[in-house]
Amino acid sequence: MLDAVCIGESMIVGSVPPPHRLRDAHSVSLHCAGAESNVAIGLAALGGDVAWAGRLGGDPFAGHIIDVLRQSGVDTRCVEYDSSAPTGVYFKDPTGEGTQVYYYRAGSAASRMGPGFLDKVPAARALHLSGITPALSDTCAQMVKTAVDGRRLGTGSILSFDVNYRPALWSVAEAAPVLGELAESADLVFTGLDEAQTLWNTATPDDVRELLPRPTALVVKDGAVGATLYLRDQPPVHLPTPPVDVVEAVGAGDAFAAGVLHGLLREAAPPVWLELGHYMASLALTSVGDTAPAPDPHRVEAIMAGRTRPTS
Ligand code: KDG
Repeated sequence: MLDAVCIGESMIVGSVPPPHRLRDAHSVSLHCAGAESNVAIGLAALGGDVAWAGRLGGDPFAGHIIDVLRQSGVDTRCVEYDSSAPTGVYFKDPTGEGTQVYYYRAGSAASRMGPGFLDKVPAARALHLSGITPALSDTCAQMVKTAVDGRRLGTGSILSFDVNYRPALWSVAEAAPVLGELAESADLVFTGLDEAQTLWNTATPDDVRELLPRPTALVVKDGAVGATLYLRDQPPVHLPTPPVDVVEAVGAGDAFAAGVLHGLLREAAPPVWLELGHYMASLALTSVGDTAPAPDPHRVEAIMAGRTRPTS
């Protein structure tokens, strides 16, 4: 059985290297993007047996994405193509204080996915979804709900869910109840402290846990400060973020999720999940694309074996 299946929309992203701005750029570099395929690429880079499931258009961007996924070792057996719709595209504009994104994805092939798409998704030990997909269209929202309900009915896999609130796609009023319910239905949940604040008015990681008591594992990420992992009936584990010279931050959360999910699937100790997450995120933070460069296998091995943390 596969380790994981990640379902969502893959896109092409056009990036300019900071400090350049889109307005002045004469060229952009094209990369494969999309939160769930970023997670799949991260898991594959860590040695996981992982598939990405989604729908691409009938354009050369689809070919670009498929090539990247295959070269990254991601299983693409359940990718669908829709020749009558485009692959989603977006651009990143580094503002100096962060990254502004511009989406060109309305009516994309992925936005036309619906519950029927799930029929071709193979079983896996983990199913990874994100809060971006329900914002794409009503049919995508139904697909996510069906996937979550199906799992509730006992397909047995771990449901991993990254809240990933994208304000350009929907309002807080629309997103907050939907994302809250999906998070409460998942086993492993990722949220940024800032997005939880925006969505649910929570001030601290403990507040987020109080709001989302059900997931077996909840990870609250606080950017450059650190990440806190809440496991049921155990004291929280906090791991500070290692210092990194950030080039561009989009995609770091997906790399982090891949590290944590890999640690969980390999039954490593919980602090290892966070450490691997931070390591993968640090690689993505130093890249202009949304996916991380390949991790150093020796470093991964040392983290997994617990050799990189001081023992107390
Ligand atoms: O997490 C990174 C993603 O945000 C990026 O790759 C594009 O999926 C994307 C989105 O919807 O913003």
